Formats: sequence, structure tokens, C-alpha cells
Amino acid sequence: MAGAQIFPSRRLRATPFSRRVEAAGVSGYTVYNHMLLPTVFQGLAEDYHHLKKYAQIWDVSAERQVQLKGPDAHKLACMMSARDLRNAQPGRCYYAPICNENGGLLNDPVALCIAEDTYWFSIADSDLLHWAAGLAQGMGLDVEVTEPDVSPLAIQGPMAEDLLVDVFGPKIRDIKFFRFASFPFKGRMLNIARSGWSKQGGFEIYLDDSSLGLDLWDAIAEKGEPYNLRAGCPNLIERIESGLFGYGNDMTIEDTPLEVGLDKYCALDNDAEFIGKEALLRQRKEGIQKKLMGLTILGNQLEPVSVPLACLHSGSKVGIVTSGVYSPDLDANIAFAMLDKSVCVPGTEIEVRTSGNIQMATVCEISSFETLA
Ligand code: THG
Repeated sequence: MAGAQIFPSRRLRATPFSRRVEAAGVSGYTVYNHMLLPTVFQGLAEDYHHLKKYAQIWDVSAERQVQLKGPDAHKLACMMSARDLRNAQPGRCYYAPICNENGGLLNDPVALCIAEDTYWFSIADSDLLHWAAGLAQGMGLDVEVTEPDVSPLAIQGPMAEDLLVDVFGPKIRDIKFFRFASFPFKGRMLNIARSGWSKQGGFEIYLDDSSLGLDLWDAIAEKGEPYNLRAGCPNLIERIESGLFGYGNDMTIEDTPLEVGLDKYCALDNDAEFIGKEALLRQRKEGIQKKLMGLTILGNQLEPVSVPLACLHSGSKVGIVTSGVYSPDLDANIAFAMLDKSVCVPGTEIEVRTSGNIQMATVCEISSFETLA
């Protein structure tokens, strides 16, 4: 990839905010749900320090919505979601692992209950639309499954709340974590949730009319100066420190929610029915063979992991590093690794094969990165 550019075409979709993202000097993209998702602006570390102090505006349009609408929308949402959505309430968001019949993860969206007969699954990077539409067909359900014109714009960072109060008014403060409410903008009502893929606090605005994208960006940017607002994006360093997993990187169809530590989002102890439940119950009974753990890696500063790095213990392969990077604030290389259960005890020392090197590493709980500071 060195120096090469991503060649544009219709398949690689722009977003309602792309022109502003480019004007702001985006310097790296990834492809996510067939769409451009920024990864870097001024530099991974520069973006990270700024995110932890000020406010950033993120084009996360690539978190596409799979909309279920109709009399059977609730039924389909419940069948798809390992999270118990039977009592889902309009105005609430639910982090909802989606499994196949073997318990393998297909996606890990945020599910929004828009109305009793309307759900949005705000998806990670996989084509969940086809699974949902196929289930609706196969089960003979009365529900429309579509990808509506909805593009999330995130405002993240400790100053995000004050900034959005200046744009949308003081009612912004009343939105609780993982809830949303609707706010007027240019004659439309936009859903705004307190959520987002960082642990610095913030909101996600679900723009449901692409033609207003630049106006929305500009309305926020106009009030941004007191908060040192910059364009940003989900930040690799911050999200690893914060224990946020990325589908396709830290988990795939080969992994179950139990192996990724998402047990608490799975309805295994009540009579909720969902696809994959039997497999997960069986796995819980038999015990998992691998688990996503934290790692601190000694030695050279780690470059962002692009291919899974082999983990070794006494000469045998015991797993892979799925994401990893050097954290300036922790002054440590931190990583997620899918590891054989034999080494999943915090404190266990293993080796990681980085490009041309073997580096010593210590297994830890993912939640313990913050205690390294
Ligand atoms: N926002 C929206 N859509 C998304 C993401 C997002 N789709 C893709 C991806 N991110 C989905 N993955 C996650 C993972 C974690 C969280 C959100 C989306 C998250 N978790 C909280 C935590 O870990 O503390 C709390 C979850 C809860 O309590 O229910 O925020 O970011 N729109």
C-alpha cells in the first residue's frame, strides 16, 4: 500500500460530509460498509491528545443503519439480537451482538428503538442487511428491511456537550447515556443520542437527509471555536485504551460473544429467544477455549497492527494480536489478543512476533489498561 491511493468509484461511497472531511485535511481512510471512514487527520497521537481534551466532529456515516419497519419489526429485531430487546423502549439504544446459528458473531451494532414498529441497527463493518432481509423472507415476516438515508455524525470529547448546547439548546444535557431525543434542524427533526465510539463523552446525530450534510457540519463548526473543535475520527489509541472492540479486527464470524467477553449483552439466563442462543448455552456449559484479552508489549514502540501478530508461549503458537498500538499517555504498547485459554491468566508472560522482532508481553484484563497510567 505504500504511497498508493484508494481509487474512487461508485462502490466506494462518499458521505454527506465528505467535502468537509477533505477540506479539514483528512490524511487516512479505511473502508467500512463500502464507505470511506476517516482514520487519521493530523496524526494518530496528535488526534488522540486533542480528543481527550477538547471536542471533535467525526464523520461516522459508515456506521450504516439497517432499518426494520413494519408489524413484525420487533419480532425480527428480537430474533437477530443476542441482547434482550423484548422490552425495548423508543428513545433507547442497546449494544446488541448479532450471532449466526453457531453463535459466530455477524456484527455488533447499536440497536435503536425508533418506534414500536421501527428499529435501526447501526452496524459495524459487515453486510448485515442481507442477513436481516433473508431472515424476513425465510420466516415469512411482515417487515421491510432497508438501508435508509441516515448518516451518523459524532461529536466526541469532554467539550462535546457544551458545544452541542450552543447548537441545539440546553435540552441536550437531559439526554442520558445510550438514550436519544429529537431536535429540530432546518425543518427536520434529528435523533441525537449520547453515545459514540470513544470513552471521552459525546453524542451522535443521526442525519436522515443527505442534502443537509454540509449545513449540519457548518452549523456545528460555526460554534466550535471556544471548544477548539477539530475534525477527527475514531482513534485507534483511545479506543484500545477504552476497551472498545472493532468487528472484523478484534472479533469475526469465527468468534462468539463469550470469547470476546460480551456475555453481559447476551440474554442467556432468561427465556428470550434469539438465533445462536443454543450454541452459546452449549459453549458456556462446555467452557470457552479462547478469549480476547489485553496485552502490554515490551520493547519497541508498536506500529498499528495491520496483520494479526502471532503470540507464542514456550515455542508454540497460542493466539494472535488483533489490534495494538503504542499509547503515549500510558507509555506502553497496548493490544487486544485472542488467546488460547491456557494463557488467559493475567500476569502470564508470552512473546509476540512483530515485524522482524520477538517482543515480550504480559497478559492482562482489558479493563486494566486505564490503571497503567
Ligand atoms: N455508534 C453507532 N454505531 C456503531 C458504533 C458506534 N456501529 C459500529 C460500532 N460502533 C459498534 N460497536 C460498538 C461497541 C461499543 C459501543 C458502541 C458500539 C459502546 N459500548 C459502551 C461501553 O462499552 O461502555 C456501552 C454499551 C452499553 O452499555 O450498552 O458504546 O459507536 N451509532
